[in-house]
Amino acid sequence: MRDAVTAYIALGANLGDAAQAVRDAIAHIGALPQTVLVRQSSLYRTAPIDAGGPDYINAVVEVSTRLTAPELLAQLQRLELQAGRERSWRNAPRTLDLDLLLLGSARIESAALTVPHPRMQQRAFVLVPLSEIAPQLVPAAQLLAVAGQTSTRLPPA
Ligand code: PH2
Ligand code: MG
Ligand code: MG
Repeated sequence: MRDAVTAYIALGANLGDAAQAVRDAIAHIGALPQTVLVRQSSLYRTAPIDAGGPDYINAVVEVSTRLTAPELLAQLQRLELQAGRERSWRNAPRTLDLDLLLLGSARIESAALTVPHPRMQQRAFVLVPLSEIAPQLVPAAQLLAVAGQTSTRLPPA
């Protein structure tokens, strides 16, 4: 059997009850086959970056999974669809966005998927929750560079 690898997944939503959508998605990720939820960040309210619409709710989770990258991507896309995701235009407001940030030490550049996520370093809405659960992955200088992007940690539900 494949070894389990550690993966980090970013969650975002800014339509409907976004906080509930993110909480539900965390539970669904934890129930994926061959996958264990290891850590979850707090939820954060963040201003949209390169996008319009309402504020986002964002979070990051760490999982341990035996799924391959294409299998995990397919599962995440299934959860997005299940949450009512429509793909109308780039960075359109969405009921749920699940982005694979890191999958072990994999470097992937396919038409469907780029890992590590190419824009994660520029985004406080990814780096701040990631640093909460995996501080070793986020150098202080990187956090400082995105400190101008506001994010507010929400209290636990
Ligand atoms: N996602 C985007 C574009 N902009 N801004 C915030 N604050 N949070 C997001 O999740 C987000 C965004 C594209 O996926
Ligand atoms: Mg995204
Ligand atoms: Mg996405």
